[in-house]
Amino acid sequence: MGKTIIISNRLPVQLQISNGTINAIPSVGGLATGMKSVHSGSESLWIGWSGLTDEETPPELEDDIDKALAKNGCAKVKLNAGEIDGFYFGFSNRTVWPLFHYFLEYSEFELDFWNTYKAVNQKFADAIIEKSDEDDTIWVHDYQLMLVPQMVREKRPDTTIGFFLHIPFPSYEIFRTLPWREEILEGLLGSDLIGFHTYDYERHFLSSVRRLLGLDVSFNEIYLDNRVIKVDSFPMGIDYKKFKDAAILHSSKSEGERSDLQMRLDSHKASAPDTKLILSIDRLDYSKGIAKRINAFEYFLNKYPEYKEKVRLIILAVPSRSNVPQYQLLKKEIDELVGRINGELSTVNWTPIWYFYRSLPFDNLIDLYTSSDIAWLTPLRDGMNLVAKEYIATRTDKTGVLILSEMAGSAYEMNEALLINPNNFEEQADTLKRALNMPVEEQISRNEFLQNRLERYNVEVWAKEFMRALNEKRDVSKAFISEKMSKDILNNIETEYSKSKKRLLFLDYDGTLVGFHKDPQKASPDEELYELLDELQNQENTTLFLISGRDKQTFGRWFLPKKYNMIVEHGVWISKEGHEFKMLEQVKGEWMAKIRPVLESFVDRTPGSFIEEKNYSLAWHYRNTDPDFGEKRATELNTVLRSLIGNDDISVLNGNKVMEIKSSNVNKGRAATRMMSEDDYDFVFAIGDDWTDEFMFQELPESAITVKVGLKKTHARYHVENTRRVRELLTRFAKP
Ligand code: GDG
Repeated sequence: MGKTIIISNRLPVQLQISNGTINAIPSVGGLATGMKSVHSGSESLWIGWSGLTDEETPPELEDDIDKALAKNGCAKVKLNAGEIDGFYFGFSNRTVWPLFHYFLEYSEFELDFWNTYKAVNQKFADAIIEKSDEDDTIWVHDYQLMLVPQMVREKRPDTTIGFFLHIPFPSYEIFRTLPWREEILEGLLGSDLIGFHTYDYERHFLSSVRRLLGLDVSFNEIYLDNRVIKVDSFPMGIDYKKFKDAAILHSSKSEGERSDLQMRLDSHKASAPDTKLILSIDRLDYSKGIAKRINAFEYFLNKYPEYKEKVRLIILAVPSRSNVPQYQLLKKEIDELVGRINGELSTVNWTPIWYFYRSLPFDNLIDLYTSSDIAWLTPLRDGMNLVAKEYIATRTDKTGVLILSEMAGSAYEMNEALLINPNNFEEQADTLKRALNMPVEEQISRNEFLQNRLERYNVEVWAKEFMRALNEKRDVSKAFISEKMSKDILNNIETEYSKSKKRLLFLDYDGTLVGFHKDPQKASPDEELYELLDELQNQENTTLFLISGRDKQTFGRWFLPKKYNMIVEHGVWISKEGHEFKMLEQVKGEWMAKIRPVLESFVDRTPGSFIEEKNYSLAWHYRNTDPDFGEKRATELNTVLRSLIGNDDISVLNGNKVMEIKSSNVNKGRAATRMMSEDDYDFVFAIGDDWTDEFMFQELPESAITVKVGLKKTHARYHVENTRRVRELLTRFAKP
């Protein structure tokens, strides 16, 4: 197995230049820690931007920088100030970030940003290609690099690529507004595995893939050409032990060892022992709902004035993306809000809000977590929110109350917290009151559950789980019963073919010999196909059958003049050597009059669907409907039909975007085995793409060569990727 390559916008080290020398200091963030199990030793490399633009990098230090990074298992992508502006501050943080957090009105659709984003993603992809081998495993992180998977895939078709999105994936209704939505989806689909924090983000993504790209999605798998892409949720954890140990150490510190901040917190507690501390920590970002939280706090103090002088809100807002205008406006808004509320409500002994606009050292973070009675986190949208988890991890005596927004990904795993809607001030005020009065036993019992879960599913487990799922995907064909038609297999089949004395070929039509068309009547055979079939038909000792669910009129028009053998309507009719169609099976059709009105009502209620009427079957096609809606209706129709039919004479076949109702004693498998028994064939071959072909694959003897088109579960022995491959395969038979 090869190396593991991790790619993120920023490297997990900080470069410091002092007196002409370079130092690379490892970061202590959650991601860097979590990846330790994945990023260690010589078997891994982390690629990203160093944090210094080309303009900030003294040319004479380039080599030293590379060496310092290499010592930490890192390699840099060089970016200039213009690229950082367009790619990072522009498209990433002024287009994608607001859109994916449902701030549609903040999202700027600028062509220049998009072009720079593409160019920079290409730079990352090029760096990966330069520094990796085919058998390496690549893990791409986050919204800044969504085009990278496909860019790498183009050059490295067989490499294993995973992608994890750290922010929400919005609902289709939001995502569809992005002018470059298809390109973004296609970029992500270069991956083998795409991970999200929650099932909701996963479901939103799948819905966009189906609706915007029209791809087949089955459960959490996407079928694209010759690949299956798996989508799953992996809720990110924290380095639980680090926070817990830090809190234990913190509580054992003597007075002299305590930080200035801790001494201030202690003296506050001593002077007002019945005053409670409420804490919030976030990057200063509009998605975190800081301004609303301050407003809600004012609302709480007005609704329950008895808590004035009894509570204090500590806000730690960490400076972030201050080059982006929205963030500058937000900073101003928060400064003014805090100023106004403190001005209006403060007393000689009490300031309602302590506001820190800065980044604090880790130890101070622990001071805050361990000293606060309540953590109050109210993001309007948040991919996960790790602060919520960190607060719980530091509560070594298990006391403390977490109030958490339902809009944070972490809310899905933290049911024992008090979950609130950040837009509902009434609920927030009442929940604050409830938290302030929560009995210690209740606090302990809630936190016990939370702590156990967080300790188990920590960030290391998260990273390992993702890598495990990615490595499982490495061998795609394992997921299928059939084997990919490799060059060697194809050579062997061709040899068998040419050695055999009597051959029988069953070729399905739609989805096998030709691709699908919105209007089935338009999927007529092309010249190349006629030539290919002519050559097979004219070969000595070869009996060719086109075998299809199509009606006999259409096939008669297309193929009767060519004298190809045909079995149509799944086995009801047969035509040999240009003779008129004869019935192969005796079937009854009285049931059709009863079922037709049911299908008609489904057509009326499902725009884009239509009925195809054959002599002895009815088919309801839903290829042109909204994919989600079409699937729902198909499930509904299935239930209705099953309750109506109730006997074994009629069966319902679920094909590729079509449901067909027909007599049970007719299917392609039965027809094919009947044809087989008519002579002594020593080479039997069947190929098809959909469910109705499975009857052939199942009923033909094991010696038959059965081939599925596409990557779906099947009883066939082999699979090929698409109709182009089918034609290549048949050409090998036609021109040995
Ligand atoms: C994105 C997604 C998702 C904060 N202030 C200080 C400080 N921090 C640390 C916290 C925590 C981290 O920063 C913040 O993580 P969050 O998860 O809360 O939020 P984002 O930065 O927005 O992260 C988010 C995350 O990616 C992971 O996938 O959860 O939804 O938006 O670890 O402790 N650390 C120090 N000083 C501070 O002042 N040392």
